[in-house]
Amino acid sequence: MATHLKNLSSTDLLADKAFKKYSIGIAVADWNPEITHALMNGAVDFLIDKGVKEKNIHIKFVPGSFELPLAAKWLAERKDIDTVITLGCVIQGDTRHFDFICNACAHGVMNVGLESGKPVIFGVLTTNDQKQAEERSGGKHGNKGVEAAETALKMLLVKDAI
Ligand code: RBF
Repeated sequence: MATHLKNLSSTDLLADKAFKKYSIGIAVADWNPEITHALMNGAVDFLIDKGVKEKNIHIKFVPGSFELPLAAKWLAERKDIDTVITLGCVIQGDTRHFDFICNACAHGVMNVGLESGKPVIFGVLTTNDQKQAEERSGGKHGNKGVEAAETALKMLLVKDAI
């Protein structure tokens, strides 16, 4: 498996499942784009590998991670979209912006899931530095975009089973 598809999750609930019926929204923050686009590529490759049709993957870009919850809400409001993946990268700086953006984003994404009843996945890296972000977007710690995509498919199975 290619490095950018590396997944640290130990379970494989997705073997032999057909996912071609699902439509998936992906909201991608354009801040730190070299990281977030690598997360996006990992997620898209994984979804296609699992049978999701390319035409059923709807990608929208927003300026930064703070904007992800609203984009996720707009995507979740679409009747044809079953689940939404949010992808971003917030890197610690010298000021307190990090905490505000991370907290707002995490709570906002969670709320969209609870309010829409659709799985809304938090695929946002919150790292101390650029190196940690690179290691988690196709480096030695895998690609968290892949893991976010896997979580989305797993949650769709859970929803279907309930
Ligand atoms: N957005 C991110 O996705 N990652 C960041 O690391 C990030 N750092 C920021 C640092 C500062 C000082 C500011 C003002 C914004 C930052 N943003 C970052 C953008 C933020 O998510 C949002 O797009 C803007 O605050 C506009 O609402």
